[in-house]
This record gives sequence, structure tokens and C-alpha cells, in this order.
Amino acid sequence: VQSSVLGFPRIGAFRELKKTTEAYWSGKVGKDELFKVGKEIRENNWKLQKAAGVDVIASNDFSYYDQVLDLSLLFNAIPERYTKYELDPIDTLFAMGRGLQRKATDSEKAVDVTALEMVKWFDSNYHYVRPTFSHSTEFKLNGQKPVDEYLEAKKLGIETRPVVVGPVSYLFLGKADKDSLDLEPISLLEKILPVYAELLAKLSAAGATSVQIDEPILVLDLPEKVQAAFKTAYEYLANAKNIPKLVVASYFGDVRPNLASIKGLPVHGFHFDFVRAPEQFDEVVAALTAEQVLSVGIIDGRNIWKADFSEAVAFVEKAIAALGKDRVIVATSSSLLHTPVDLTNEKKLDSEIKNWFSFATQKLDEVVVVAKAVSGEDVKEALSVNAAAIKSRKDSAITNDADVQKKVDSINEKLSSRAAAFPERLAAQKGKFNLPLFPTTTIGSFPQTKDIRINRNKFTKGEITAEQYDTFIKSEIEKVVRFQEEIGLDVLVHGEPERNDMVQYFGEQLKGFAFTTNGWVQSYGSRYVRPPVVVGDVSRPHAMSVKESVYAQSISKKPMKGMLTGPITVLRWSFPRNDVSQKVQAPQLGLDMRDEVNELEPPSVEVIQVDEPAIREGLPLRSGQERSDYLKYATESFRIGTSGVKNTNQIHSHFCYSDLDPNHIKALDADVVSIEFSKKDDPNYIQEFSNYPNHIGLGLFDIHSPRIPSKEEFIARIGEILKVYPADKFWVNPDCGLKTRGWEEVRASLTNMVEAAKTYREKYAQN
Ligand code: THG
Ligand code: ZN
Repeated sequence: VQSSVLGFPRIGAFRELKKTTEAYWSGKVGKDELFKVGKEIRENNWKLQKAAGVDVIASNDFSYYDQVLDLSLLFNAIPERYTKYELDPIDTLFAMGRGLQRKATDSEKAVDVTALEMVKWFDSNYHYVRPTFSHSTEFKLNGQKPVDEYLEAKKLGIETRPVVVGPVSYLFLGKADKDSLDLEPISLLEKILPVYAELLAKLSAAGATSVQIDEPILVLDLPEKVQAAFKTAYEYLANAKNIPKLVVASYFGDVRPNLASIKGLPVHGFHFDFVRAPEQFDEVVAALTAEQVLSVGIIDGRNIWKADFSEAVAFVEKAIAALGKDRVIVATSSSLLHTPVDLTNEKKLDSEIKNWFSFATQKLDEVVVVAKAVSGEDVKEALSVNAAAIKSRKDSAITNDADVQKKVDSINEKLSSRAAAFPERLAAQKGKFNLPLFPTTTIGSFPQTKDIRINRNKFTKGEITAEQYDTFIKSEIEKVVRFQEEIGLDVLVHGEPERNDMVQYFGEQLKGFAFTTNGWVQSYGSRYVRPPVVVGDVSRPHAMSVKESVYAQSISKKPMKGMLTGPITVLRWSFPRNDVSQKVQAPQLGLDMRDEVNELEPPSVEVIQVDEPAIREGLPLRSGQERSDYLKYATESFRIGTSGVKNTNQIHSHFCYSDLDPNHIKALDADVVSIEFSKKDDPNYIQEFSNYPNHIGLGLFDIHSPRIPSKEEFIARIGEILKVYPADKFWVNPDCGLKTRGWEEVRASLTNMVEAAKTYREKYAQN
């Protein structure tokens, strides 16, 4: 029985890809160096997998930015605004991914273009760049990256299975560009299929016998037209010339509701995710034709826990019993992109806990051992070592904290509702804060400068004392506060210089979490996160943010927001436990946030923002019971955290990275929310938010891009939104936190934003 890995992290064991792409962007290294590092990473990854004994190794899982964006470039789905500068392909890719603003030089034209929209990849913490189509899009092959990478591996003597996102998912995950809003992406199917066929034929000519074609949308609720598209697409490809064997892969959920659309498709086989949805087994097996193979996704590509070999082996044996050895492949549940690279680089993890973990490199061995076990090879030793680790975790005291469990049991309804309804609170808050119309604010973080990183590092290494670090942080806070006062923002923040990543920061302070020193996972482009791990019951041994927020408020007369991260976001951006459900883990975090909020409030901090950017991505991918259960416990956890405050005090929240449904956030009952919005062009989407009862700041500029919008641009955008959205609920803010930006950009963008708000204030005062 073969072993298979759907994709390997492409960031390098020590973030080599980040370092080289960022150096390239800043002009410190050239394309040669960038491409050299990319090549080294690919080669290392293939060799590692080969050495581990993996039979089916992916190629084209590498990307300099995002694998979906790669396809847009490859298929020539490049909006005109990116082609007119005659950039090199790699620079076009980066311009589409992150925007580009460049002054003219002797040798180069000036460039000014915003990035394409970036969205969550299903319910993961990875983001893809949304394909953006218009009536003028003309698909054609523009290069041959998948072929090149296949050949590159072959040259090393390694046979790979190229992976590409399939046509139905590629289109469905895209959207219409602003000049073509009536265009339905799926209607482009017939235009794109010949280009897929051409690509597949080229792969076949290069020697590829099999291709992994990802159709992850199979786990979503799909419109009928999209369901029908699978048949059209795969029959077309089956009839095209020189097409390799296709294995259609889905992951992150249950495909059964779409089973009718893939049953009988003329493809070689399917991959399904049985870690996430083991319950689909009988039905998907029954839907296979007599020859089709089944790739059994059984090693978790989304979490860091060691697989339980006895369970995995038993599951695969069930598949073999149904289909025979020749038709079964043992696989990771999804690409390993979502897991850190190598556990052996963790030198500081407690050895008891480390023995429970498995990162991407370790997962290679796991797939291989399970494949060997079901093939009848002798892996007794590996099985018994694994069984001991699984037992050690089950029996550990860390996973069972009676005090936490008692506190959770005492949760009642009163704990999750504010003393009065929003209109009454609003009236009370108006009198107190006296904010102008179009109040301006930011989301929370300010630039994480080199100086901040250096000082944090020194403190971590013990090179400066806690007192020195404290003084440094205070001076940074003061800088940020004075800056905001100077440019005229209304509701201030302390800038979060003490935090690296907020989830990591809170995770490090809570009991029940473990954290890594090098466990990086790509979040988007060159931005990575180091998710903490929920290893047991969670509690809060001490205050986490009170000192900084109270200090910040003490040095300004303007209202200061206390900044916290909500329970769902902390949970979802960590690696959660898999021995108890998230429904159990979320309220534990809600209680900790409540204690923190209540400790912030009395001395001085009267505006508190509890961010829940992950709330939408946590929504089960399908509508139905599971979704309503989730909304119930997610909402309740947030409200437990935020309901302990007085009516006069204002709760803010923030959401980003998803197409948000206002109905899902209504129940959180925050007084003010800010949402990512600058890339939303559809007037219907703005309309949906005009009915939202509480106040909203619809994000006015993209913080992922170094580009600076002018005052006129802000004025135009605000005017656009005001056509449908009421002025008296209108807050003015960026899309998200500013930590990834430089100070110069931040100063210029925020100044323009505040000036634009003032313009409208005057305009409305006259009326
Ligand atoms: N934290 C976590 N997950 C996230 C976000 C986050 N997921 C969604 C969204 N925000 C992704 N955005 C970012 C933005 C910035 C960074 C990472 C993800 C970032 N990372 C630093 C880097 O790559 O240089 C490293 C972080 C650090 O300094 O520790 O800037 O905010 N968990
Ligand atoms: Zn955000």
C-alpha cells in the first residue's frame, strides 16, 4: 500500500522563504538569489520526503506567495491594471498579491496598483489571493510552473505527482472584478477547461503519470450550477488528449452532500479527509466505481498531535477490506502546509509534551509507518512507541484541571448578557465620551519596528532586565499615544509594542498552553504565525494586558481602548486540543477574558476591544445543526468575556479576512465593530451592513499593502459607502492592525484618513 503526502510546507525550516522574499522586495537581493532559495527549499522538501520513504510526493506545492495566485498568473487571469507596467512575471505575481507603489526611475516606470483581495482558505488560518475575473479575461497558458517543478524533481531522480487546484474550485473561489460585477465566475468554465487540458497534457508529456487535482469546495454547500460543473469539467478532461491519471482531492470536511456530483466521474480516484470527517467513509466508498482508487487522508494535516497509529491502521484496514490493497493509498488529510516544519528544532519544549507532538517532518514518518503496517511489514517497534506516547497524553494531569472544570460548570445565562440593551447603552456612552460624528480610530497594533524586536529579543535572552524592558515598552506606548493625538485620532490605542502576535502573546500567559520557538506556519505571503498549542484545561494565573492599557490611558485625555483577543480567535489560531471538542475549550477562554476585562475596567480603561477576527472562519463549512451549535457556543464565549462591564463602557470588536455575514456578529452585541472592507466593491454587501443595529467602522484602507491612499481617495470611498450606509453609525478606521507596516506609511495613510473624516464632519455639520 502506497503512502502519500498532499503537500509540504514551503517556508523552509528556518523561514528561509520569508527572509529571501522580503529581502527581494526591499531591493537587497535580486531575482537570482530569490529563485535560488526557492529551488533549495523545493529540493530539500522532495529529498526529505524521499528519504522518509513516502511513495507519492507532491510537486507544484511550492509557491513564492500563494498557490491560488500562481494559478491566476499561469492561466492569465490577470486584471488589466497589473499588465500595463510590463513587469516580470514574478513582479506581476507580487503586485497582485500585495500591491505595488513605486516612483519612476531612469530605468523603471512609476507603478501604483492595489493588491487583489485576500481571503481565508476554508476554515484554516491560511489566506489565498482571490482570483478576480472580468469579461475581458482571456485564459491561456502563461508559463509552465507546474511542468518546470515536476522536471526539477525528476532531475533529482524523484518522481512526483504535481498538484493543482481544479477548475471548479478555482472558479468558484474567485469573484468578478469591479468592472464586471454581473459576471458569474463559474460561467467561465468552458473557457478555462481547454487551458487545463493543455496544462495536463504538458505535464503528461514531461512524464507525469498522475496529477492531484484539488477540489476543496466539495466540502461546501454548493449552488446547483456549481455541482453540475464537476461533470462538465471532468468529462471534458477525460476526453481530452494525453491527460495523466487524475486524483481529485477534497479536504477539511465531509463531501457527502455533493457526492452525487462526483459519483461516476471519469477520474482515476479520489482523496478524502477522514481525520475531519470519518463518518463519510461508507458512503464515499460505495460511490466509487469498480476501478477507482481511494486516497485515505488519515494523518492530520491541520494539527500537531501525534496520530494514534492503532486507530489509523484500523481505519485504513477497513478501506482495504472494502477495496483491496491496490486501490488504497495512505495519505495526509490535507497538505501539511498548515503544520510547522520540524519538531526536532524545538529545544525548549517540555519533554512530556513534546512526546505528544508531530510536525510536518514527523508526519512523513507517520504516513509511511501506517502504510507499512497495513502492507504487513514489521513496524512493531514504531507502533509500541506510538502507543506509549498516546497513553502518556491520555493519563497526564495537564489535560484534567478540576478547578477549571468547576468554574465552567458554574456558567449561567446572566454571565453572558450586558445589563442593558444597545440603545440604552449608546445613550449612556454618548454622554460620556462625547465623540464627534465619523469618529476615527485604529484597530490596535502600530508598526513593530526593528527596535521593538531587538528589545524583545534582548529581554527574552536575559540581556536586559524586566525593568529596562518595561521602561522601553512604556516609551514606545508614549510615542504611539502622542502620534495619535498629533494627527487627531479620536479613540486611541496603546499600539501593542509588548506583543509579537496577539494569540501567541495571550497563549504564553495562560495556563494550559504550550508554545514553540520555531513552529512557524505560513499565514499569507511572507507572513507567518507561531500558533501556541492548547494542551490542557485553560486558566489565567495573572493579568495579561492591564499594566500597558492602564499606563496608556493615564497619559492621555482621549479615550484609550484596552485590547484583547477573543476566546474563539485565541482557540482557532492556536492548535486546539483534539481530545475534547472546541465547544469545551471556548468557554474556558471566555471566562479568562471576562476576568481580564473586569480587571481592566474599574481603574480607567472604559473602552475595551475584544477582537474576534476568527469567528467567521470557525463557522462550520456547511449550514445546518453543526453551524447553529457553533454560533451558540462561540457567541456565548464572547459574551461571557464582555458582559461584565457597565453600560457606560464601550465594547468594541474587530473582524477581518472573511466575507462576514452581519447576522453572525449581531448576537455578539458589541457596541462598535470594525471590519475589513476596503476590498469589498459590491454595493449589496455594503447594503447588508446598513441594517446592522450597532455601530460599525467599515475598514477604509488595505493594511497588507505598502500603498498610501490619498485624502481624495478616502473622501471618495467614504462617499461611496455613505450612499447606502447611515452617517450616524459610521466609524472611520483602517481594515486591520498596522503592525506589518512602516511608520512612514502609517503616518501618511492615517493623516489622510483623519483629514477625510474631518471633511465629512464639516459637511454634515452644515446640513
Ligand atoms: N495572528 C494570528 N493569526 C492570524 C493573524 C494574527 N491570522 C489571520 C491574520 N492575522 C493573518 N495576518 C498576519 C499578519 C501579520 C503577521 C502574521 C499574520 C506577522 N507575522 C510576523 C512575520 O511574519 O513577520 C511574525 C509574527 C511575530 O512577530 O511573532 O506579522 O495576527 N495568530
Ligand atoms: Zn484584522
